[in-house]
Amino acid sequence: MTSLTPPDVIRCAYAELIVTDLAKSRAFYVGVLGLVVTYEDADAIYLRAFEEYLHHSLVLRRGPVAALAALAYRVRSQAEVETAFEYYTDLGVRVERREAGATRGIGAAVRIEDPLGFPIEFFYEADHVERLTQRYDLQGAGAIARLDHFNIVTPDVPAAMEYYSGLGFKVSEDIEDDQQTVFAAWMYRKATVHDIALTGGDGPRMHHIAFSTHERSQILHLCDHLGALRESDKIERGPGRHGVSNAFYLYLLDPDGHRIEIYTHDYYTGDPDNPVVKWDVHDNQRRDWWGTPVVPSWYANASTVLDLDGTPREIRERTETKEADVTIGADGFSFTRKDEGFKIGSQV
Ligand code: 4SX
Ligand code: FE2
Repeated sequence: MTSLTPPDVIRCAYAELIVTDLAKSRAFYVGVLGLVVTYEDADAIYLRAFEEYLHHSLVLRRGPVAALAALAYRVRSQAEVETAFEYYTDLGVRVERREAGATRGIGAAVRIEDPLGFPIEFFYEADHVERLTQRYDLQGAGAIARLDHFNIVTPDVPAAMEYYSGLGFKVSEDIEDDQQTVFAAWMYRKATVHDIALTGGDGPRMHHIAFSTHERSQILHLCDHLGALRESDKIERGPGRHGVSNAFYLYLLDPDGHRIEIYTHDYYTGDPDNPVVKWDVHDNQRRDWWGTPVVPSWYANASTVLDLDGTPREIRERTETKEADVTIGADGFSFTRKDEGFKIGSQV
């Protein structure tokens, strides 16, 4: 704990992923998703979506093992980068300064290993590039507008919620059981459902990074596009409508197995009294509003996370019940109507 003021985070801003084959990754992120290349060389590709005017919202860096290298939050001013340095120094975690350009396009920043075990950057200054909002001549039918959120896997969700609350994030929704076990939580700084989702499980691991489109049709086009390429096996879950967040969604797996969500139609959360939505873990519509079952891989798999030296972090096991264990499989229990509980996968 620290009594210092936390940095004023505006929003989730970019992720840096380690990928093993840049050409394959380029075919997926540029060829299929249509992300815009701001800069590329033999070691990295810097990508942005059509509405974004900062240098990048995704960095793909070539490396030996697929992993998450950093999640970056933008803070309100360059002075707030200094606030982050002081806050995390006082918190007692590892803190490193990054000089301007240490990441191409990004000004002087601070990277930390947060108490949950994630490599996190705070930055403000960044190169501006052309915002392609109205370049409809360049946008394909599946055009992606902007980065929306990060989703991380962490064993102790209430502890993670407390840490992120200390950073000034608010809860929009969560999934609990009737004994107050928390399975997942969604927290935000910008006025949407989330900048970060906390998924209960063995961690630290990265569950997914999500980009938003303006319309559902753009998500459906991405499915058609993958089918036409005979790459439908890159579709892991969806398309569908989430219960939590109400967003329309699709989860894709990139060539290294990093999970990317395409997301649209969540709601405004910017008023100070925005109501918190609590879901029962047994509610069969919580993760898919149409009741479509969640595939087991979605609960099981997530990306390796690196420390600031680039070494994979050790994984700590979740000791509390896992959501998949209480909702799917032979003992799984869930309901569509609260007063008519039934077991999925058994005759009981
Ligand atoms: O599966 S959930 O409906 O709980 C869900 C997952 C809601 C919003 C998200 O962004 C997500 O990844
Ligand atoms: Fe998500």
